[in-house]
Amino acid sequence: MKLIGMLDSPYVRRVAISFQFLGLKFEHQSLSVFRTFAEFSRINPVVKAPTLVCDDGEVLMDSTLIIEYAQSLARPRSLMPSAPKELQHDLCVIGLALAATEKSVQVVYEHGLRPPEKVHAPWLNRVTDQTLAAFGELERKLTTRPLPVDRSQITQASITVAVAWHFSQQMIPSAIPATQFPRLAAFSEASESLPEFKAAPHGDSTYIGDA
Ligand SMILES: N[C@@H](CCC(=O)N[C@@H](CS)C(=O)NCC(=O)O)C(=O)O
Repeated sequence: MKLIGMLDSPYVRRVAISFQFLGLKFEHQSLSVFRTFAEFSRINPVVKAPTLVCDDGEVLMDSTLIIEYAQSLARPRSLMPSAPKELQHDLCVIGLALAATEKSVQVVYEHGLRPPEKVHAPWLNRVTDQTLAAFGELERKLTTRPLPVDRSQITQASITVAVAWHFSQQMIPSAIPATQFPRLAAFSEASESLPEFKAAPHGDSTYIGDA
């Protein structure tokens, strides 16, 4: 199977890192949804990253759906807890991390895709505040219940939080000051040192081979 999309996308990155922790082999093609729109559209006419081309040619999109498919391939290996109480907590954490990611991306798009005179300040303030709120909730959760960063215990919640935080610090650090989120910053540093994260670094490189 082939993962399409750039690793500067937090959604592509969470998929690439999850595949590795699930022990799945995959190819990666680092196509931009902006700079290589036409080439991307020949693979997926909707031009969404991540896109996954399955071995039989069927095309999936949306990181959460792709990870759900990956989980079924990897069974019995799983990055999600099975007990309802733990699952509830991890889904809460993943929801916050995905909201932080979505709102960070909206901040990036507002600056990057509009001419400066067309940036809509009320919307920018709203999505920035929503990003801060989501990371604030995650920081509070980490205080009472740290996320596993050990390779043998890592979960989808850990991966999604680590990727969300790293993206914000690569793209909009002045809007999301690390000093206000010391636990997230420390957790991210530990996560980014793992081989699976290093093999899929934020940016324009291509994932090659096993971690
Ligand atoms: N909910 C989706 C969001 C994916 C997404 O918005 N990806 C961005 C790249 S970071 C994209 O495809 N942008 C181009 C567009 O939306 O037209 C997921 O989890 O995969």
